[in-house]
Amino acid sequence: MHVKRIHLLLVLLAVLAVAAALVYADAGKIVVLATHFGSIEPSMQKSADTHVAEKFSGKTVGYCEIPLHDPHGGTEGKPLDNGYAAYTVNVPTAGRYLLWVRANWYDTCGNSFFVRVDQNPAVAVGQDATCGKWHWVKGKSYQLSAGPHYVYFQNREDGTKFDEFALVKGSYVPTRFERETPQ
Ligand SMILES: [Ca+2]
Repeated sequence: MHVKRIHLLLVLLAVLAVAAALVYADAGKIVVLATHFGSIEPSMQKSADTHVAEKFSGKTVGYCEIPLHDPHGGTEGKPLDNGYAAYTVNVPTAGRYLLWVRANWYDTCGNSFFVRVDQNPAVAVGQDATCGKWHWVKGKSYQLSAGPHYVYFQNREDGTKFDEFALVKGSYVPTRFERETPQ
């Protein structure tokens, strides 16, 4: 009986240790779905469409977009409106976080967002040549305290989509669709 109890306690401790390790490992990566915005302003919109985000499981997700304007902007001009989607992200542990966006671009005149974190200056994220394909794009890094932070995706060019973004502490590089972090 006594030995059994000790065994049970050891198993329980092992389970707790694994759970703690998982939570600790996860603490460095915060993933937010694009459709889970706190507020949104046109021409940023939640698309009526969804897409298969994860081929293996067939999981479909929604996305936000600056839809194509007519005519589509053919130069790197000023955005036509102040459309944005705003997010509150709860950061569990303070540190330096790199912002990543999973985006899908129409073309090289529709391949960026302005991203603003808290009161930091807005920066253009994207401008890469991978068009018509969901892929992760690296943004800037930010020193963040534990607690709520604000992330804004603002219109820079039309024909731009994103389905999630991540704040990553450390060297982890997202390559596939990431499960959303419970907030
Ligand atoms: Ca561009």
